[in-house]
Amino acid sequence: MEANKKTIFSAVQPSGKITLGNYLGALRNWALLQDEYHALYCVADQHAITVRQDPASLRRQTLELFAQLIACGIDPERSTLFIQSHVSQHAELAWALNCYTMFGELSRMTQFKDKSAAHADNINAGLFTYPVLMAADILLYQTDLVPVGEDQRQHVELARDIAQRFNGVYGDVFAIPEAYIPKLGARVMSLSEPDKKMSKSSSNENSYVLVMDKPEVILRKFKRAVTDSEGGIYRSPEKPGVTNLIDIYAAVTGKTPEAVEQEFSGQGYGAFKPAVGEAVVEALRPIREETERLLTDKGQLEALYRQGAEKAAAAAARTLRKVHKKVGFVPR
Ligand code: ATP
Ligand code: LTN
Repeated sequence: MEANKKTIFSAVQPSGKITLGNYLGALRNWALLQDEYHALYCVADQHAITVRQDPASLRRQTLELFAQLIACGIDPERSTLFIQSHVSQHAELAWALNCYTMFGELSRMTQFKDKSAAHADNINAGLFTYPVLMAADILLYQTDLVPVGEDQRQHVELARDIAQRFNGVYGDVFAIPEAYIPKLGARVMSLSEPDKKMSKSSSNENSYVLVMDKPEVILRKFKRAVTDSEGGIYRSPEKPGVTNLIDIYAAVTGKTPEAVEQEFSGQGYGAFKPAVGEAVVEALRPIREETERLLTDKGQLEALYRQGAEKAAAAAARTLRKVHKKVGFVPR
């Protein structure tokens, strides 16, 4: 590791299939950040079981997500890419940090409130202590910055509070992490209800585009995208559907939204919507094809996730050893 580089850490749950929103808002940026930073990225399978998962699906989605991260440009040589449950220090540090996290703090987490409302039949202790495991993920690697969407800010702030509390008692054990929310972190909206964010857990599959959707499916979803009856191709709060399509087209082509407005000025939705669809198809095609290729070679994937877990565990063990020593455990 180069000493002058800051460390970034982020993770995504294998709780479903990755959408265009996940890609433009998070994964694409992760690949861009790996040169400037010492980067670690993880498939958070332990977080995923806080809601019920079908075991076979979870296994498949974990491998697919791991392959997709590589296909999105994360280089397993330059970054440390691994599966959370393969690095046992995450669960071990989470236990210790549980004892430095207050019941009241966890009760205030909005994601816990939302998820316990959505899964009222399964409000398990893991759902409650989820942010402590996330704090362990972050703090194990002496992370400076955590690139996440706005929805995760509260969890990163809790990780920061836990780190400061622990350091306050025992001296400098943890780096103090900060959320890193990219200004251009496209907030991709739903294609059917453009005032809501595109979300992989939506029950309407026309509302999202998956990175693995076939070209004809992507084109069909964009043709059906909700717009308005006014007809102009420009951004406006009154035109959330068209604004979203302009932003998506800009994000995948690298053009500015203004240039996109000019390009389509005077044209109708009949020409615009398929053009956005085509651009998205071309942007996602290499990722889908590379993911498919990687998934045919399970041996290579296995070698990569093992190598990632080994690299991660070496760094994680140093922090965990320090923590165990500080709290008074007898050294092994
Ligand atoms: P769910 O639909 O189950 O809530 P999700 O699609 O919101 O899931 P997460 O796994 O919670 O996805 O988030 C992974 C990353 O993708 C996070 O950093 C999040 O901020 C980002 N992200 C999710 N949806 C969008 C979106 N519509 N636009 C931009 N970024 C997004
Ligand atoms: N909770 C996050 C996923 C996640 C994470 C992390 C993000 C688990 N551990 C550590 C950043 C750092 C989510 O649901 N998007």
